[in-house]
Amino acid sequence: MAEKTLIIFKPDSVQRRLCGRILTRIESKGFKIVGMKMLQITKELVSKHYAEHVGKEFFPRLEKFTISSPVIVLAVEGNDVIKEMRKLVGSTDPHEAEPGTIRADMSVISPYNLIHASDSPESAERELEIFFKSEEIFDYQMPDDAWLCR
Ligand code: FUP
Repeated sequence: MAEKTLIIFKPDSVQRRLCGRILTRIESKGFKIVGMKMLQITKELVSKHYAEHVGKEFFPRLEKFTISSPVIVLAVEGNDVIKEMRKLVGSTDPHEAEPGTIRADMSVISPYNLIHASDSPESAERELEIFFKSEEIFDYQMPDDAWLCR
C-alpha cells in the first residue's frame, strides 16, 4: 500500500557530499520523491523531532550534531515505504548495520549515521507535519507507477 515517510539527509550527508548518492539509492529502489528542501534545524526543532530522546545522556551530542549544518528533508512515497526505508537505512549504529544498508556502506560511527527514516506510520505522520506544509508535498503520477506500487 502506498504510504509516505520522512527522510532527513543529516549534517554529515551534506558535509560529506553524499546526498546525491543516497538519493540515488532511494530512487533506484523505486520510491517517489514527493517533497524535498534544505533547511537549518534549530534546537527547538531537534527537541520536537527527537522528543523521545530529550533528557537522555546522548541528547546533548545528538543536538549539537543535528544543528551543525543545513540538512535536506524529504517526503518519500512508495509501497510499504516506511518499513522498506528502515531496511535500506540499516541499524542506528553503523557498526551494527548490515552490509548493503546505507549506514553500513557509507558511515562508521554513531551519531554520524547519515540519514533519518521514520520508524512507524505514527512517527511518519508526526514527523512529516513537523517539516512540511501540506502544499510542499506533491501528489503526481509517474509512468512507472504500475510497476512500483499496488
Ligand atoms: P534511528 O531510529 O535508527 O534513527 O535511531 P534513534 O531514533 O534511536 O536515535 C536517533 C539518533 O540518536 C541516532 F541516529 C543516533 C543518536 N543516538 C545516539 O547517539 N546514541 C544512542 O544510544 C541512540 C541514538
